[in-house]
Order: sequence, then C-alpha cells, then structure tokens
Amino acid sequence: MPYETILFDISDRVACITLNRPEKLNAFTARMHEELHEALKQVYAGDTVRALLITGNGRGFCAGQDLNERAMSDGEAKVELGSALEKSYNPLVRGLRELSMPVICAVNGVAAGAGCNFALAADIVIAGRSASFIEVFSRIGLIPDAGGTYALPRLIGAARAMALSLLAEPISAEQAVNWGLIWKCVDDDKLMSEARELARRLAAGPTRAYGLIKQALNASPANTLEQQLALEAKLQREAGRTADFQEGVKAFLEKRTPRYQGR
Ligand code: T3D
Repeated sequence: MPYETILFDISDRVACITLNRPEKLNAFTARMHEELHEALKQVYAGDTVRALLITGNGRGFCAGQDLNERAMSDGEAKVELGSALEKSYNPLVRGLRELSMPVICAVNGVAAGAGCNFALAADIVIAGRSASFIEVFSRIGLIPDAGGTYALPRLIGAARAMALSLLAEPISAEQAVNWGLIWKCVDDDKLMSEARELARRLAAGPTRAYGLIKQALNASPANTLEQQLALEAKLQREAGRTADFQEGVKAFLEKRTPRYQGR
C-alpha cells in the first residue's frame, strides 16, 4: 500500500512511523487508520524490527480524529462512534500495548484527543519542551477514548485524570513529566536525536525480555499480589529460557557488553 498520510521506514532494527498530515496537525482519518494498520502489520511480521518509534511531522503530534470526517448536517444520520472506535482506535491501541517490543513515542507538538491517548499507549513517551497534551474530547461533547480512561487514572491518579477530562485544558510537556504522565521532556531540537538513540538502544537489547516486561506491567493493575507473583514466575520461566539471558549472564561474567539477538 503506498502511504499518503504516514511515513514508514526501518533502519537499525527500528521501525519509525511518522504521522504525516502536518497541515491538519496529523489528525486521524480513515485512510490514516488503514495505513497505520498496514504499517503495524509489517512491524509484527518482520523479524528484523526490534523497536517501534512513533512521531508526527510538522508543528503538531496529532490532533485526534479529523473532525471533517464527522461533520453532520441537520437531519443527517449520526456517525456510530462505538463502531468507529471498535474498527479503528481500539485495535490501534491494543496493537501498541500488545506489541512484543518497545514502543517509543516522540511527541513533537500538540497531542490532542485520541492523538494524546495514542501517544500514551506507547511504552515510553518523550516530548519536546513545546509539546502539550489535551484531553480535548469534552470540548466537543465526547468522552476520552483510545484508552484514555484506562491510562489516565493509572498514570496520574483519579483527581488529575478527572480534571483533565472534564476541563479539557492543555498541560505542558514539563507538567506531564512532573505528573508522571510521560517519561521525559527535552529541548525541541534534541527530541528526535534522543528518541532515535533510545529506540536504537532498546532495539539492541533483549527483545523477548522487553516483551515479557510489557506483559507483566500491563497485567499488573488488574491483578492481586498472588496473581502477579504467579505471572512473574510464568514469564520469568520464559525469559530464563532465552538465548539472551544466557548471553547476558555470560557477558557479565566475562566483563564485556552483551550482544543480544532478541531471542
Ligand atoms: O469520531 C470518532 O471516531 C470517535 C473518536 C474520537 C477521537 C477524538 O480524537 S475526538 C477529538 C477530536 N479532536 C479535537 O477536537 C481537536 C481539534 N483541534 C483543536 O482543538 C486545535 O486544533 C488544537 C488545540 C489541537 C491545536 O490548536 P492550534 O491553534 O495550535 O491549531 P489550529 O489552528 O486549531 O489547527 C491547525 C489546522 O489543523 C487548522 O486547519 P486550517 O484552518 O489551517 O485549515 C485546523 O482546522 C486543523 N485541525 C486541527 N485539529 C483538527 C483539524 N482539522 C480536523 N480535525 C481536527 N481534529
């Protein structure tokens, strides 16, 4: 599929998806969802990719759903948004959360609505200092979707999640770091070099273990201590069987840098 709304490339075992509708702050369209689905399929399928980096082109990261696709004249049948979510946003968020490799999101500008929650579905979010995050939904009479009502209270607590969602006010990248919404904020001109460096570092790491770490931490909020201990034992059993674990121990004992194969 030739991409019109995203850029996609793979180098140094890192796949990079760049949302590419800069004139509309990279708002999601149906076409963009199709292309993201296709690109993620390529990431899943290839055994060369060991980390995924996501960013946006231009001054915005993503302004959420393109509202031109939701314009309704009086009397016109309303779009069935539940189905729209099931078809596009939900698989997208699930796809990132379940991807068995690290997903890094470099937020280069405003991240609004589903654009904000798409970013928060990544494993590590790093933002440029001028970026902002807005749970903009209630401004147009909607609720946070794309996993926002899941991620927000878990990341920043119930009080902040509620106020952000009800008030739909932007928060700066620095505030997002202070609240624990994202990992890090850097100067705008350093964003892509830092994010790429991070992605390359993770792509050279023990990929299977990273996938298992994601599984363990993503399951944690719903589990009791007993369930989580059992899950850790199950996943550590798997990690202990990988060639990377063997290499990690060997490299430690030989006092050298490990050479992980991702298996
Ligand atoms: O529908 C479903 O499937 C359910 C799922 C919904 C998920 C959602 O994401 S709902 C929320 C949708 N998003 C919004 O409501 C955000 C709308 N945008 C804004 O509020 C503002 O653009 C921002 C706060 C994000 C940024 O403001 P600012 O002043 O920096 O930029 P701007 O001038 O408003 O936008 C620049 C251009 O992008 C402008 O186009 P123009 O006038 O220059 O041709 C603007 O219309 C366009 N744009 C920005 N956001 C969207 C958009 N066009 C279409 N849809 C957008 N979401």
